[in-house]
Amino acid sequence: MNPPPPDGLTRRRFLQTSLTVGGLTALGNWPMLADATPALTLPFERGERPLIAFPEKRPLMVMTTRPPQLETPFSIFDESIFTPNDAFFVRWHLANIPQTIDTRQFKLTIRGRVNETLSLSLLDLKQQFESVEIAAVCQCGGNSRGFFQPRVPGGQWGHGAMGNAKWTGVRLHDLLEKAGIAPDAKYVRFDGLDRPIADTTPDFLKSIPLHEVGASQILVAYAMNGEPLPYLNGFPLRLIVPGWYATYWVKMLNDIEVLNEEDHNFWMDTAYRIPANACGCLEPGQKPTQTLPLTRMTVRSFITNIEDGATLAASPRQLIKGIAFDQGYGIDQVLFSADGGLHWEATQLGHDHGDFSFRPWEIQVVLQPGRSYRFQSLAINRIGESQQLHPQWNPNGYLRNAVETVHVTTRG
Ligand SMILES: Nc1nc2c(c(=O)[nH]1)N[C@H]1C(S)=C(S)[C@@H](COP(=O)(O)O)O[C@H]1N2
Ligand SMILES: [Mo]
Repeated sequence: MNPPPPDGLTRRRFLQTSLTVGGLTALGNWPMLADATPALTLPFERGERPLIAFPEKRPLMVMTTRPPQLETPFSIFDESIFTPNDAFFVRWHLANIPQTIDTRQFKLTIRGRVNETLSLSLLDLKQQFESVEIAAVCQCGGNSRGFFQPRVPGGQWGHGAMGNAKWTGVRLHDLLEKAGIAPDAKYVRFDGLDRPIADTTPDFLKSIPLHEVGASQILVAYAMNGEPLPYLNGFPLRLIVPGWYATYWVKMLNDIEVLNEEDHNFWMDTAYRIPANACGCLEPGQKPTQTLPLTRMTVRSFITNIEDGATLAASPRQLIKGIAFDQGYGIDQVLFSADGGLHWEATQLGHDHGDFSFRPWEIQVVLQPGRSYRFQSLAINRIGESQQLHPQWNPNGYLRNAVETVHVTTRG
């Protein structure tokens, strides 16, 4: 599909006139690697990532440029509980992303097994439907894949393929209700404006069973942290599926199709699958005989204010802080260990921004001089699910929720 012709209200013009983006006004003009580009190194093999600023983004860790795959440097998660839009990670599968979007001509279509096909402008969405806001974590299924041992194929992300934002938009449920769902409807399929470059790559489509939609808080969002979505995070509309991995959070969403059968497209049947057992895990090196689609996120927590390998001064009151999240039951408690999991202490939870948000936590600990410590955090959600003490393995590197270790030494 060709992008619509630009006119006075295009996003491109918006970028040119309203934002300082260093002259990078079209998505086709992505920055290239220069020799002197600064870099960060993730703590695993081939973990070096150049830091480059893409349009509307501060310098982020580049995994690939076409399609853009940009990781949030982990220190950002210590600065605020909501990830700033210009620091939010970016992941696209297909390199043919429209360079301009005409917001006056843009339409979201709702079609298929419905009573009435809808074609809604951005204004229609804002005027005809109730606006809802939700704080929710968007996490790639492959977040932390680079830490898998033995290593697995796929993007070698550190822990920065996630972010937390306040999303504003309309309920998917309200849109479907307006269109009227046919009695034989079973799945809802989502498509965005991005397209493959080669015909052999299937278009990126994701589907959700209809029965998941009713009670859910799935949104079609037009704003992120109170601003229009950044282009690379799916301007002008994206799906928000609170608690589910980001693969379902279809960006540049322009087409919703109600199906009367299960969706067997590549991105449902072949990609993003996990072993069909309770842990979604296997003995390293094995292949699953049966698989299920990856859906909901596991419980995780991180220490954000101290880096692995840090040297600290001895202290009677060292503050340790971090974040925790799960699939939407909410975090019940986060435990902290300074000795690699031999002893655990309760931490103090911070402000609750909702069940799908990052939840802050902190604790003060005594640090003796000349010692080495292994700091760990362990989150437990409100239905008693906790992180794994040891990493579990699966061939696509999904679902990581092991307790992570931050090694610290104190000066003597
Ligand atoms: N249209 C479209 N939407 C998409 C994708 C894509 O390739 N195309 N990738 C999905 C995946 S796998 C992830 S991890 C998230 C990334 O969202 P972000 O770039 O806003 O961080 O977008 C999801 N939505
Ligand atoms: Mo992803």
